[in-house]
Amino acid sequence: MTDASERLRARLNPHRPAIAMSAHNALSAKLAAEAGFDAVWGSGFELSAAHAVPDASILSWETHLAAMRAMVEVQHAPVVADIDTGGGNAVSVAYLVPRYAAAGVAAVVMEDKTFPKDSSLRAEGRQELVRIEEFQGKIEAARIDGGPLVIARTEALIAGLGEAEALRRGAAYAEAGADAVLIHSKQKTPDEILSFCHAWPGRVPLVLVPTAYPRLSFAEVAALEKVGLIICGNHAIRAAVAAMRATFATILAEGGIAGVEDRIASVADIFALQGDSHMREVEARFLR
Ligand code: SPV
Ligand code: MG
Repeated sequence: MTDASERLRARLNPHRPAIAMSAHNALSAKLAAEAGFDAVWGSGFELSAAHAVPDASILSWETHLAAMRAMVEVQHAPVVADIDTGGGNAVSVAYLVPRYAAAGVAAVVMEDKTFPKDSSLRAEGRQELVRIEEFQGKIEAARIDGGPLVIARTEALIAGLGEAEALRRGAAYAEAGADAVLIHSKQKTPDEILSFCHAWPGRVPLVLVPTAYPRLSFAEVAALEKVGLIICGNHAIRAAVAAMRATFATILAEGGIAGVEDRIASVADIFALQGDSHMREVEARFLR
C-alpha cells in the first residue's frame, strides 16, 4: 500500500469520519487541501462539468487520469479517484487501476453501474447495474499489491432496487475485498441512507456523498459510527460557477473591472498558488 493509501486508511475512522472535498483540477485540489480537508475527491462529475460535457462516460479515462496525476503532484492530501465503472469490464479495470496507482492516487471508487454510465443525480437517468458476481470480479481486478484502496460503490438505492438489494451488494463487495463501500442516494431526505447505515453490519466502513440530502451534518454521520468517509461531491465546481457568474455579471453591468477587485483573489494570491516561491528558489540555485 502506498503512503497516501496508508494515510487515508488510517483516517477511515467511523467515530470521526474523514471529509473529502471535490476537485476538478490541480488548483481546486490544492485549495481543498489548504482549507484542511482530509482528502480530495477526484470527481468525474466535476471534471465533466469543467469540460462542459455530461457526466456520462464521455471524457476519456486518460483525461481523468491526467487530472488525478496533476492533483497528486501539487498537494499532499490523499486523492480519491472516481473511476466510474472502471472503463468497462474486469479486464478494463485490471489495466486501468495500475495506471491510477502509478499516478499516486490513494483510493479508487468504482461503481456497479453498466458502462457507459449516467450521472446518479440526473432526474430519470439510466441506472442499470451489472450482476453482483461481475462486479466482484471487477473489485478483485482492482486490488493490486501496494496499490490504492478500493472503494466499491453500489447504486442500488439510486436504481430504486431497495435496501435489501443494497445491503446484499455491499456485503458481496466487502466479501470480494473492497476496503470500503460507498452507498449513494439521491433522495432529498437522509431517511434511506440512515436506514441503510443502521442495518449495515459494519464489516468495512461506509462512504457517503450527501449532495442530495445536505441537511445531514457531519456530526450526525459520525454518531452512526459506520461511516469512514464523507465526500462533498461537487462543491468546488458549484462554488466556482457561482463566483464566476457573479463576477462576470458585475463587470459587464458596471462597465469595468474596478468593482470586483476586492471580491476576487489577488494576482499575488494566484502567484502563490502557482508555487512562485519554489520557482524563485530554483532560479536562485540554478540560473546563472
Ligand atoms: C461525482 O462527483 O462524480 C460522483 C458523485 O460520482 S455523484 O455526482 O453524486 O454521482
Ligand atoms: Mg462520479
